[in-house]
Amino acid sequence: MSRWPWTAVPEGGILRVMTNHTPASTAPGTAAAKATGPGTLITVAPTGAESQKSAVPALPVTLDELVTTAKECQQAGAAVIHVHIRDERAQPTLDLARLTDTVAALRESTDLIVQLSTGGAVTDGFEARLAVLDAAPDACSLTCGTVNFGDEVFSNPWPFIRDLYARTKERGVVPEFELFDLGHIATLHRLLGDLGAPHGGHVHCDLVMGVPGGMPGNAATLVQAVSALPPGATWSATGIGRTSLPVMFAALSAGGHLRVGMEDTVSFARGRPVTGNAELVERAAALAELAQRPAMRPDQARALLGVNGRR
Ligand code: KMH
Ligand code: ZN
Repeated sequence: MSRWPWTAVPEGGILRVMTNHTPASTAPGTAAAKATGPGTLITVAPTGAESQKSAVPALPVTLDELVTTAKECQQAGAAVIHVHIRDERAQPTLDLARLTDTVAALRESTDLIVQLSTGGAVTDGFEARLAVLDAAPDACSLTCGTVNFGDEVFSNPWPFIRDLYARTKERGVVPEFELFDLGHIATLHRLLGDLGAPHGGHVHCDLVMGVPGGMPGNAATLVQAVSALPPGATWSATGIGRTSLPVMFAALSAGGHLRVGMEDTVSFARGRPVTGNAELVERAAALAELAQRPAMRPDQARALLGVNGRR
């Protein structure tokens, strides 16, 4: 039986208590394990919406910089790219033409699964965030609840989450469920209970840990969160800022996948700025190799996540 009260979630009007389970990434004999073997899915989040180019010169903000980074990161072991874009002044934008061009350019130059952010920046409105799917990416992020975000609020009310999820199913876009807090996992159960399985049939989550206002980035919290995920779900984890390494080690030891990149951390080590996204991917791939779960290729990641071949 579950030990965590927040795993008692409403489903079809009835409170269903989740049982603890082995995540699919470590469960032998599951379809996911057969399809992919015991490798590690590495996602790179190269840009984000929070850092300024003026403060972080290595941040990729132009399309050329993004494509160059993407190629280097694929070479280093990434299989998925989580994409935020910038405008001509290097500010975050959800401009649809730019997003569409970005998807095309990344497809042209890499085999990476292109996952567009629907989170955008905290200042982006719901309509613009829903319209991201019009750029027809392979995949998108889908955050399962509102969270304090430093001094700001990252707003994701239930009706928006539901609309966005419904739209991913209509458009054939594979969602990755972003979980910043334990309560977001209860909302994920509610979403799946109400609207059913995602496009591709497989539930993949990303635990975003260490955001000021979200769940802390440490091993104990990661274990609690993983124990509450839906049965059969796979998951990656990312630690923001100085929680990057503790979360990466905890995720590898718990059978999870990894997300790294300059969206999440701009320091490689104390006092040593990141010089480029590829070095973060290289380090993640080296640790995955040491854990005897080497980085997956993009085609293996497509099989795991249920992402179709290129459209
Ligand atoms: N930039 C954050 C406010 C996502 O990409 O879906 C939201 C975020 C999550 O980065
Ligand atoms: Zn993001």
